[in-house]
Amino acid sequence: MKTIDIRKVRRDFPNLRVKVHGKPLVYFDNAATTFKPRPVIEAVAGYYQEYTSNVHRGIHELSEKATAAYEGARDKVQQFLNARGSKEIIFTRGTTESINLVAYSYGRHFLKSGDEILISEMEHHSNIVPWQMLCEEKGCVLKVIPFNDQGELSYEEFEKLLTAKTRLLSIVYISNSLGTVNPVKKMIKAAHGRGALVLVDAAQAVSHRAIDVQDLDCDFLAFSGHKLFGPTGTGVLYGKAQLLDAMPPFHGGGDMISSVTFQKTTYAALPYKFEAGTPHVAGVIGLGAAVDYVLSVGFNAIEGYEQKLLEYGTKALSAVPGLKLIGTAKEKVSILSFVLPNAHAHDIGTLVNDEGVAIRTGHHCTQPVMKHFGVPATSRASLTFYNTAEEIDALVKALRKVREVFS
Ligand code: 7TS
Repeated sequence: MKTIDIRKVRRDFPNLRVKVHGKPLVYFDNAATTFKPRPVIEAVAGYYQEYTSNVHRGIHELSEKATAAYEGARDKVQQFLNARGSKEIIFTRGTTESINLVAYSYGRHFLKSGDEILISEMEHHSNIVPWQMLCEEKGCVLKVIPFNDQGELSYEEFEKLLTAKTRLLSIVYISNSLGTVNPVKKMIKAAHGRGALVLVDAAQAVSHRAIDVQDLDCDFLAFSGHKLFGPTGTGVLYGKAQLLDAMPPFHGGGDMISSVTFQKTTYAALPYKFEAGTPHVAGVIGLGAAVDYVLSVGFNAIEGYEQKLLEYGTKALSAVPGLKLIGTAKEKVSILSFVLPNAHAHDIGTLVNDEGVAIRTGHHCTQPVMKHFGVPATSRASLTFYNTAEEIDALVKALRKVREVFS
């Protein structure tokens, strides 16, 4: 089995060498965005330095090269997700735009008053608000699957909430504030049994688990390139071809048409129907390089390494007097949210930053999760495969200092 060569991996990420307040940076904000390995930086710079041009539009050398690289990235993502075809891969600005695309194009066209949309209590706001907007406009009803105090979805409640009226289940695969891994495959099967479609928010899952959309049998899946060691402003919507084919375009403009007259415009075939305007060419090429990079590290190695970090981090943080972990699901990834008595998350974040440790503090765009636990905010250390146990020790040391200040 492959393992992580941590020294090599860390050399691949130039940003890890940065110092903060004269101390080696400990970057534990990977759920917000990940650092980029050298091949990604080089792919983006290479496009700008050697073949800047628009795609699908020119027959000149540079445009052909850019188009080949852009479409090559689509093929890489198709293989990465094991989609049936490249036309099922739509490039977007990120998870948020991918979910909005489905809400606008599928939701506004195919859903009607009284139809039910099922989400969970642990969704990121980007998998709540677009559905609320849709419900307000179309008279659909939003239903919410609750979770228990460990941060595990209640499967029993899910089964009760899933009815003949449920038209869409939109569910997060891995929670960004709790780290919980949801049993999405089982849920997709159950939803399909009731005739509902399923969208999977894989924003976090994509960097922690190998994803096979055919095995999951999800109808849509969304992720962001920047959480997969790729450029910001890139994202993917996977959709089953027959669904995407039946859906109207989301944005109108160049590149998404077959022909335009003032009487009637016809649309381009998939995937271009959903990619109006000049796309983020450099970003998508960088995303292709990110996919190659992650696969070269390998998800077997990543999962094994991160689970060890999670075990070590859970023990080390739990040993800090008074610290309470928020999110203790049996199935979880290396995301450690916590609260400390008498210390506001913002102050914790500021004080550990003085020690060179970058964590996230706040509601993490999951206010309903904060409400469930009765806290305004948590501190969150989100770890990935380039982090180490020594870095966890640095966080724990910084937290002990925080405790001294606040006790
Ligand atoms: N869904 C989940 C589960 C997420 O974690 C995020 C971003 C999104 C959707 C939205 O992704 P975007 O790339 O379109 O913004 N999560 C976080 C976070 O945890 N801290 O900053 C952003």
